[in-house]
Amino acid sequence: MVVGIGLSSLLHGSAYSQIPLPQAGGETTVHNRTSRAYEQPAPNLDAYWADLHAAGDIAFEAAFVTAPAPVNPGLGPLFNGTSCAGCHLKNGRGMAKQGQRVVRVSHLEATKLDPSDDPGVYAAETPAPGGNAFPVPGLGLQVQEHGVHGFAPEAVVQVTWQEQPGRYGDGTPYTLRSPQIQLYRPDNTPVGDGVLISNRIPQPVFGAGLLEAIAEADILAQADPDERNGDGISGRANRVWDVVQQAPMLGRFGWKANTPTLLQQTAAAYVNDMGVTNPLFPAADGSQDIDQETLTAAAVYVQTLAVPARTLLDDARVQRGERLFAEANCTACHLSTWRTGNHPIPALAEQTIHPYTDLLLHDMGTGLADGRPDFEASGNEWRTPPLWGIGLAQTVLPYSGFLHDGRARTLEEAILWHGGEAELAKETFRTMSAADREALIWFLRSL
Ligand code: HEC
Ligand code: HEC
Ligand SMILES: [Ca+2]
Ligand SMILES: [Ca+2]
Ligand SMILES: [Ca+2]
Repeated sequence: MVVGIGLSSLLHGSAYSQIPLPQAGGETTVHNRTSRAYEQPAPNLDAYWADLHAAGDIAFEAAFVTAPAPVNPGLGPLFNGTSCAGCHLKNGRGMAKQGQRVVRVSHLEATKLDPSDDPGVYAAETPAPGGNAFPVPGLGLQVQEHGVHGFAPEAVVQVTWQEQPGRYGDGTPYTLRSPQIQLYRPDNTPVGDGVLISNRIPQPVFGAGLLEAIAEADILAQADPDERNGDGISGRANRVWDVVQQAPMLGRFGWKANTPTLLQQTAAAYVNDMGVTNPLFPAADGSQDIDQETLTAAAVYVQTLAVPARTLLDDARVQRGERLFAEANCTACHLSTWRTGNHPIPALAEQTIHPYTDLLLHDMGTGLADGRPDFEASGNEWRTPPLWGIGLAQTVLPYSGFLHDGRARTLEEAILWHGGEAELAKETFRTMSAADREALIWFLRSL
């Protein structure tokens, strides 16, 4: 087997070790760069999990309607969207608009609530132990912008876009835009000062199972809360309430890592986003619109989606862009490589993956701040989002936006909004030559 030994030492030799592999999601990777790239089942599922994935696919697509009805009853009475797939379009991000965005609200301190005039406060919206977000009378912790027949939406969300000009180091001008949110009660009175507001777009859902399979200790080992290594970048873990464990757990999901598991993320989406009560979040009288089987299937669906393979690996611009990405220290937060640990779903365990996230919270400066704390996350902090598959975002959904509220229309704008701990990385990008900026963007497009 001389050939075999020769080939393997060539592949693993120093000359080739710098070349990144396309297997972004380990054995869950698919070679698909079409608009359907985020919708593929992981190719390494066994028959049992493939069946559950297929059942979950149906649950994820299912549009709920007002009860009583023969299929999928239980929508509302208050809701934002009617199906998972209606917000996470083709499993990718959604738009910053009514029916897709989620506007979270809170007070910093507890306010006396009158439950009789506050039907919008679901079980998942009541303050969790250790939480620092308190419900707003009439709104709870999340604004449902729709009601079934006979129920008024909790509020009308008015968005105005504010533009601000800037310039690259070489003088080339650009314009950034950010949304200003005003909430109006059903009687048209503006929701008063002192209500903290966070406006969030739906995130891509593929690959989330792999992020759930990373060992907690490995994530905590990346945190540098006291900034000991002096690179200006800290990285803190969120600790959030786990409703199954009835204990605080590491937060991993959502723009502020405010949810510990995909099961809880799914159950909270059912009850808060669609008004669909379920085993984790039953109605006050204990009744449930869906059973455990449906809830589990929907969670397994997002856990077992494939990650699209990288592309253009031998393109010189992409290779240069990848070096610039590292040189600008983007990799300090958008950490390229992880090894997953154990997971009940065998296909997710022991995989080498390239999500480009540290799953930690970072102070991103006042430009991106929403001012609304979420468990340990401050009003300035956001979880580093994974960048895998981001090159396909606008193939999957043309005009889809980037960052937590979809304000960035392009990858360039997303980078230019970085501040706080990422100020230096942003400035490195802003002051690059046009060719270098383009190469860095080509690297992002290859993901
Ligand atoms: C009204 C729109 C809407 C609906 C309906 C909806 N989601 Fe979401 N989803 C969002 C938004 C917005 C976020 C980000 C939430 C945050 O940061 O607080 C999100 C976040 C997520 C995440 C976290 C992804 C990550 O990278 O951390 C998952 C997983 C998810 N949703 C799954 C689901 C499932 C499963 C359903 C159906 C049961 C569903 N969603 C229904 C809007 C929606
Ligand atoms: C200090 C940590 C940190 C550094 C350094 C950093 N980022 Fe980010 N990045 C984040 C966080 C946190 C967000 C989410 C911010 C938000 O949504 O408001 C983000 C968002 C993004 C997004 C948008 C992702 C999405 O899903 O919408 C892109 C693209 C991105 N970063 C690229 C880069 C590039 C390129 C660099 C280097 C020039 C860089 N980042 C440096 C933390 C960082
Ligand atoms: Ca219901
Ligand atoms: Ca509410
Ligand atoms: Ca540091």
